[in-house]
Amino acid sequence: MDNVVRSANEAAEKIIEWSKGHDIQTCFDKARKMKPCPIGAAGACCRVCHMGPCRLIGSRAEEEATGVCGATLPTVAARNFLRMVVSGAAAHSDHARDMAFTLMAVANGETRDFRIADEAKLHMVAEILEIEVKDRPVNHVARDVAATLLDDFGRQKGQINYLKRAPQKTRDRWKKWGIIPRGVDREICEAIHRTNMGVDHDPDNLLLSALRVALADGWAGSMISTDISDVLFGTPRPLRGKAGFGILKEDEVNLVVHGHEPSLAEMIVDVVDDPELLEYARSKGASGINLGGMCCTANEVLMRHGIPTAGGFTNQELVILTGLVDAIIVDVQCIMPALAELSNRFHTKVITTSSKAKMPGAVHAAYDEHRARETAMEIVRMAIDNFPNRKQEGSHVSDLNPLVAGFSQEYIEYMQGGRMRASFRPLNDAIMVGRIRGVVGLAGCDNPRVPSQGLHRFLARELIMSDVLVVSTGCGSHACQTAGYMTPEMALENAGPGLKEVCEAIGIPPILHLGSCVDNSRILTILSAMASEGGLSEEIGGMPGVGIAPEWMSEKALAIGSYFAASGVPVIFGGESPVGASKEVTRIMTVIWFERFKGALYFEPDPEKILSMALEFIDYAREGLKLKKYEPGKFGVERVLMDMAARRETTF
Ligand code: SF4
Ligand code: MSK
Repeated sequence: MDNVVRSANEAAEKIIEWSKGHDIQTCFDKARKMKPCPIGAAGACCRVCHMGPCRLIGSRAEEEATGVCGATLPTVAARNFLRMVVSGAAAHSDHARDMAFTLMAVANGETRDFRIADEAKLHMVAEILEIEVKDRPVNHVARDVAATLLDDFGRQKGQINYLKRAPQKTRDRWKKWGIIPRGVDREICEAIHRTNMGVDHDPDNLLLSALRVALADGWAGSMISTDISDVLFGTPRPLRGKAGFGILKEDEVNLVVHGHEPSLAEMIVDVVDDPELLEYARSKGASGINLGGMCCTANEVLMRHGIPTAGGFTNQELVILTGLVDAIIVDVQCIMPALAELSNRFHTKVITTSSKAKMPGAVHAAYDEHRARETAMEIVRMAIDNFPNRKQEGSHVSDLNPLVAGFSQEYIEYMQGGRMRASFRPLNDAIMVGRIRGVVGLAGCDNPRVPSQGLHRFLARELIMSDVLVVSTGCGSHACQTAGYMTPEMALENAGPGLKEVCEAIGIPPILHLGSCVDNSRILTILSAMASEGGLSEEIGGMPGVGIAPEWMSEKALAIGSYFAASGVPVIFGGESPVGASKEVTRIMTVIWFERFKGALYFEPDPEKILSMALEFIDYAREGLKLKKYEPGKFGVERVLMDMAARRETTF
């Protein structure tokens, strides 16, 4: 047994240790055995045609290395990067398309299983889309909203609707550099065309295409998905929850929902309390039905219903190893195919639900929004039927951490002024006087190639200690939740003096949970609102804000990072650059993008350096805005934030 720490999550580490004694391999073992190909890892391998694959290596200078066709290393690396961004953008956007179809089905009365949960949000979206709401039935408005948002996918000319939510100066930059996205599908199709053999060979042009397709993801795909989820299932507001393997119950049927699209998971949340199903569970010897979440589906059902989470990406195999999961229900994205094989060692049923994402060895229960409740009932019954098959084998490790989750833009505005005075003024003021040094979006996956979740936790702790407000999404949230960091008490014990005061005054944690991967779009609209509030930058670029994805693994993370960079946010990824072989591509993504957009992409494996880079970017932006120099514990004069007593007098 080696002494290498595989996960910073102690409970996860115990399960990994347990697996060793039971001859079970997980991603942690495989990550150590599977050494990445250094040529592919640095973006120097081209395999887009059958004259290759061409490996652009050797002793020659970068500008001399070419493939059989003459493609240079910068061309190959830029093309590889663009392909990764396209794949990530397609994933979020296809998710959004399904959400729009669900909204349309609800509006047309084709499904009775879902309803409009948040009419105010529907009206807000309709107003942005310039759809008439006055005196119109809600389903008519919903139909127009769904149809207009679906237009964003197939539009050939013009621009996607939500671009108007960005500050004018940010949009001007996009126009100047020709990266205004027209329609999501068009950008994805064109970008893939450019990477076909013999098309676009200019690295700068290829990378501008990456930004364009990424903007289509951030300001259409992801944003559409976030908005429709809020409309159909409710706009999140903070609630208490729990995180850890201890959410699983020894005496109840345990179901875990894992993946990304929230529709079926919402329906399962609805049916697990069904008296008929509860009776059925009792007839099989269980004392109840227990639902937990994993990865981004967990974020969705946690922030709207307080469904507890078993953790992020690297916990998915480990949850099966507890021996307590009767069914794990998966849809699309970030689902390890290893689950099916692993489940054979236990009694767990892996149930796939999307026609786009099947898995040999899993059971398939096709989800269709027109018969959502029926599918959900069928799946819960399968889990109940499996409960008597539960064996004693399993790690049975449990841990449980309290958390507060579910901060939407709407709630963040409300918490700063109640319903009548909701705004970003207090937050902007707190940043201006140096009470809050800046804001970091700590996002992205957790990764078995580093002590998993450890980089998120290290950065979260250090940032809040430096008075940086952290907003968190995706599996980064789970890393903080399973450490107990997302509680108001965390601010009292670990935040710097200014941030602590702010958190105490409002009663919030220093790390705000904003939701799933697609909910990174909430950060875009929050930054836009901060820009229009005044006192900081008039555009997203130049704000004292940074994005960090320290343990990223998915191509979606590159799409997210690219839309933040194009929108004006410096983004730091952990690990080595996937296109680090090309100095020219690296220069374009850092120096050139920063000059053009005030945002850029950096790759840095050392977490200490990531931290110092983030703080330097924040302080550089403060200096550029001529704000008071940040000094811990020394603040200027600012408006008084709304305190708890005043807030109790208002309603959300
Ligand atoms: Fe090689 Fe050029 Fe074909 Fe790429 S496109 S595999 S560099 S010949
Ligand atoms: S689930 S993309 S591992 S954040 Fe959204 Fe987590 Fe990364 Fe998937």
